Amino acid sequence: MKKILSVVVFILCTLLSGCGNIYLPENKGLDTDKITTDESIVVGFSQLGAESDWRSANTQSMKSTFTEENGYKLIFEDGQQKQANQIMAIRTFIQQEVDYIVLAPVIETGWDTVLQEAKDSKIPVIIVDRKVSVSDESLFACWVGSDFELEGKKAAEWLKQYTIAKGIAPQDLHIVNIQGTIGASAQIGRTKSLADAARLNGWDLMAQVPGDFTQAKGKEVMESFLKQYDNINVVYCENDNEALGVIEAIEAAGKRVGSDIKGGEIMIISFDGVNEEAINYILEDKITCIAECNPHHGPRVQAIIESLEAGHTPDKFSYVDEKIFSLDINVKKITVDGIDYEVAAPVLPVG
Ligand code: GZL
Ligand code: ZN
Repeated sequence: MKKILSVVVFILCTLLSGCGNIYLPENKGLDTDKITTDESIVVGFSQLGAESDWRSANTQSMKSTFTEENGYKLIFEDGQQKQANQIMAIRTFIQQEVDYIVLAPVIETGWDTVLQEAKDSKIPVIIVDRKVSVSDESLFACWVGSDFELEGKKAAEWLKQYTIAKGIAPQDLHIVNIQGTIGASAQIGRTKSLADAARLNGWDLMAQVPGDFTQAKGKEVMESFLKQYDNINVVYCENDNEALGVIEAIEAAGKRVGSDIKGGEIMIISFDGVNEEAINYILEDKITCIAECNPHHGPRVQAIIESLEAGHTPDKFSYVDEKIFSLDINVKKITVDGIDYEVAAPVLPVG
C-alpha cells in the first residue's frame, strides 16, 4: 500500500511541477515471472463425498486428468455428503479466483444462490454426474453425466424380458427397491423407472426405502425388509455398494441370491459396474444384472474446459453412453425408447 502511495505522490508532484514526462520507478514489487510463466488453468472441484466405489473412481478420474503436467492446478474439496460443505467449497473457490468451478452436486436443489455468486464473479461452473435444478440454467456453463432414468429403464426392460423368457407371471414378481441418496438425480431417475415399469407391467413393488448408496445402509435396509416380507424375489439396488450389503443380509438370513427366481433364489439387480466385487458377483450369478453407470468424467470435463478456453460453446447437456451387464443367456438384447442395447458380459475395472 505504501509503495502505491509513494508512486501516487510522485506522479502528483511531477504533474504539479508541469514536467511532461512521467518517470515511474520500475515496479519490482509485482512478481511478473509468476503471472507470465504460470499458465496453468486453476480448477476448483467440489466432490460430494466418498460414499461408493463409483465416487472413488470418479474422483480418481478427475485427479488423474487435472494434473500439473496436463497444464492444470486442481483444488479438490470433499463435501462428505453435505451440501453445506459443497457450498462453502464453492465460496472458497470464488475467493481464490479459480478459472473454473466443477461441481458434483449431492442433491439437485439448493444451488441457485451460490451459483449466482459464481456467475457474478464471472467464474464458469461445470456440473458433473448428478444434475442441479435451478431457476435459471445460465447459472452453469454445462453438465456432463448419465441418463439415470434410461439406466433404470434398461434394468426394468431387462427384468421384463427375463420374466417373459422364463414364463414368470408379472404379478409373481415381489420387488423391493433400496434407493440411493434421496434427491440425487441418480436416485430420482432410477426410482422413477422402476415405479413406472412396475405399474405398466403389473409387478408387485412392495417397498422403496433409502439406502444412501452405501453398503452399510444397504445391508441394514435389507435386514429390515427380510423381517417384514417373506416373499421378496427381486431386490433393485440403486448402486453396487448397496447390493453388496444386501447380499450379506440375505445370505446371513440363510437365503440364496441368484437369477433362479422359480427355484426360490432372490434376484439382485444393481447399478454402476465399477466395483470389482460386484462384477465378480455377476460372474458367480449372485448379482444378475447391472446397468452401467460410467464414472470416468475427468476427460469429458477437460474437453469442456478446453472448448470454453478456445471461446467455443460446448453442448449444455452431454450424456455418456452406457451398457447393461448380465451373463444370463435368456436376454441377449433389450430395446428401450426405440434403441437396441446388446446385453454385455461385464469387464473387470482396469485401473
Ligand atoms: C451416479 C452417481 C451415483 C452412483 C453411486 O452417477 O451419482 O452416486 O450410482 C454414487 O454409486 O454413490
Ligand atoms: Zn474406464
